[in-house]
Amino acid sequence: MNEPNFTEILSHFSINLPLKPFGNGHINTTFQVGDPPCYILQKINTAVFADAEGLMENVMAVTNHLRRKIAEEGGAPERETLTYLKTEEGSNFYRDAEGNCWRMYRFIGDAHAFETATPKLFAESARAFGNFQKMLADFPADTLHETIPQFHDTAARLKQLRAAVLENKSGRADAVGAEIEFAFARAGEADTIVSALQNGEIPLRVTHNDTKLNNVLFDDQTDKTLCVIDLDTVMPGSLLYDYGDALRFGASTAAEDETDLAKVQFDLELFRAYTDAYLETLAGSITEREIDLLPMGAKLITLECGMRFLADYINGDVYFRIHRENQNLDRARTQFKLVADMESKFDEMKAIVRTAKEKYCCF
Ligand code: ADP
Ligand code: GN1
Ligand code: MG
Repeated sequence: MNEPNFTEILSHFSINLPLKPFGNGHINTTFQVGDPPCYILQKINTAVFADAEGLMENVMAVTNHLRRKIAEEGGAPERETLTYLKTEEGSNFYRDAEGNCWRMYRFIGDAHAFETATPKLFAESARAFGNFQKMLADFPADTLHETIPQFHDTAARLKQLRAAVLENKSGRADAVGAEIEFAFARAGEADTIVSALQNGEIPLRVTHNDTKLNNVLFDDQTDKTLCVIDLDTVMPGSLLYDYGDALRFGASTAAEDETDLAKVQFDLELFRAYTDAYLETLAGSITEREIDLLPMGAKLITLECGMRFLADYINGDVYFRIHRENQNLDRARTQFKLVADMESKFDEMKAIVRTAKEKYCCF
């Protein structure tokens, strides 16, 4: 691939500033524009998001909706949600001669994200995601494009793992039998959330679908949460996956790609902090059945994420960006270690949810 012509790309957004690589995401390629940064330029990963138009229509509509809500509540929309720029031609992104899709949004200054949390910060992030959920409660879900079909569907992800194992494109499947077996041993519960959605036991909502701690910006001055970012996967789904994904990442005692599994545990103090703040924020809008399924949400999204990393390792690392050999396998192993740890602590997790439910919710 030729080096992108950045001067030309930026000129379509009427910007002429220096730029350099930024961030550590697994999917898109990110640059900061300006030094100090004024904007973020991203090349959309079109292998993952084939429908760049649909994706950008989603984020534009969602951020417009959030902007209105934040203003109504007396907030500062330019700092509390993302602001995407249109191109000079009036499009939501610029497609270059090679077919790459580039989008631009404003950098939010004097703010930072965390990779690890204290219980206090983690509770703050739970309030941010809870409020995000509430602000999108009246967003018309049927206008959203399903940019990645069955994005959070644990049973479908298990099928994809099975297909990867059968194809064994990289020849790596034979060496990861124990990991494959770990996933298939849990096939019986994989469809718990999707079947609860299908039979109307729990509501379909507009959800974020990538609620990692580092997808919340905190204000440098106050350490209060400012803005939920990384809106590419906002789609109709279950709140249980949003809740669970936050815990999968934030309540782990180690990094997602830690190689020493002895360091990887599921921290119940962090679980309690998040759960308590989440239920306090969503009391009155979360249903009783959703609350009862919260521990299962944490377990299933962690299993699902592990299966996705494992399938990608077997497919030859074609989806999640890697920076070293075996990184996707290491990522899969941390997720499965967390699942096993959650299983051993499941009664305590249920008790923590029950206590928070009794404190904030009445049915
Ligand atoms: P990725 O898909 O790579 O995770 P994100 O949109 O989450 O992409 O951005 C990666 C990191 O960049 C975030 O964790 C945050 O620290 C920073 N960041 C992203 N958007 C902004 C913004 N608008 N203003 C300031 N920092 C940002
Ligand atoms: C990807 O963009 P990023 O790095 O936040 C992935 C998520 C995974 C996450 C695991 C579109 O998110 O689903 O949970 O990696 N995003 C997509 O860290 O697949
Ligand atoms: Mg992110």
